[in-house]
Amino acid sequence: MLSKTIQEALNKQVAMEAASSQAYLAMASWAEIQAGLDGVTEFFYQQSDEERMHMLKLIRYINERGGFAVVPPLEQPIITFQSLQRVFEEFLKHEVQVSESINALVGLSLEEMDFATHNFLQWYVSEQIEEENLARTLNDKLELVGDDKSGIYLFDRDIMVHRNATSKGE
Ligand code: OFO
Repeated sequence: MLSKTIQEALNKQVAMEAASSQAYLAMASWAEIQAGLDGVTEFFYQQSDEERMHMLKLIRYINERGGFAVVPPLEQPIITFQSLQRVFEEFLKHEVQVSESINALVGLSLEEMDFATHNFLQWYVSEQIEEENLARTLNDKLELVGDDKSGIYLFDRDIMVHRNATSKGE
């Protein structure tokens, strides 16, 4: 059975994953319509799906451990961006916040001596290493590209190859 403290903290994480899914969906829509970048569009559609899966995994775990998973309300994410660079800066910022939140949860699970939750969270710890790594690599690449149109073309063309190589796509 989950303690009230752990249950609340896990439900906060549910809301955070849901917000990530929404944020990345908005980035996909921006890339598709405002920027016309097919690779980036696909990248964020998949990224958004992944975040929903992260949310679902938490929901199932909370309920399985005798808690009650709370489906959070939807807030509108940022829907428009000044540049492709801004999109990827937001992406990285987001992932860093998620990692911090997961780390805090891991700490809490130890404090509460909830070893099952501690064990469950290890998957998220590894996932965040991959996600942050991917976001940093893409930001570095974009920094090199700058405003160069052919560079952006190549970035867009290769982004999915890069994603599949860096992340397991979970
Ligand atoms: Fe679930 O936060 Fe990104 O991966």
